[in-house]
Amino acid sequence: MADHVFEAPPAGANPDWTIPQGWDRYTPEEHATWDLLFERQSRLLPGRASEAFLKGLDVLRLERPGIPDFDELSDRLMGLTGWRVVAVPGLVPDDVFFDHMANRRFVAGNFIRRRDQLDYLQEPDVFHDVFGHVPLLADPVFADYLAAYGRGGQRALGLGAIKKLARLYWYTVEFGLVREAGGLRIFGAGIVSSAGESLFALDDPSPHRIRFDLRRVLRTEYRIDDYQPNYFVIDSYDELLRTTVKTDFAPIYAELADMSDIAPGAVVDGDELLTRGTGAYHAARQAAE
Ligand code: HBI
Ligand code: FE
Repeated sequence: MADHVFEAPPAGANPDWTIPQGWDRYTPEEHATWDLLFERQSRLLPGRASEAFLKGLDVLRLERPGIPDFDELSDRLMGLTGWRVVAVPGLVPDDVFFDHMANRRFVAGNFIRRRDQLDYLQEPDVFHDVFGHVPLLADPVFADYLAAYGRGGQRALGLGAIKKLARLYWYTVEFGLVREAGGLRIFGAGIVSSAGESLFALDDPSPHRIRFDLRRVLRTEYRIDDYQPNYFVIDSYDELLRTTVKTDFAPIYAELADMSDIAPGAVVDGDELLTRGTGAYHAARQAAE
């Protein structure tokens, strides 16, 4: 696994795993890595990313050069939706993750990937977390959804249902698509922070694009090591918020407990397919292995 996964808060971290961002310790090369990634994505995303994402980049002034200072970013974000960005050394335990989220604190890695990891790294660095996730936190509806997700995560911990709930996060917050402006747009941070997947998710004939359905998503496994074999499409952030706030998940977890999981890339009865994928990308990767 990644070299930023810790069993206990590392030396210097607070009990809630937060650490000082250490903004003045970033080197010019690290700022230049951010600028390189930012420039590449901001060329790709107009017309491809959700309007709310592009608006968030603008209102949070993320187009300014260099790695953002979390305190400045949080001041602006607080005024908009009550969210803050707090620095952590890497992946934090689920209960810590959900507690911060339920209290509108977005945990962001303070390290940035190396030049030889530009196209992919398994752990959330500052570009994935801040460029990928933070712009949508400026949208009031999405901001409420994520806080509701945090509360849902705390409940799911009690019900031993984290594995299922993590799928909702994965297929929306990380890899979600939204119907917008007469087409499909990206809102998932994992896509929007990746040059290759920003193209693959919308243009490639290989993945399925399936209409979002809560039960279907909670049953569907996902891959963490490559592009997604399927994406789920919502109609609006309102739909996500309503689904998460008005639904009592406990009976759904019970209902799904004796139903099988669905493999990534599978199509099942009841799926409303916006596009049925060819699966060619993953078939070729399989053949190459
Ligand atoms: N920790 N820093 C960090 N960032 C994440 O995105 C994250 C995490 N811990 C757990 C986690 N994500 C997911 O497993 C949640 O779905 C629980
Ligand atoms: Fe993420």
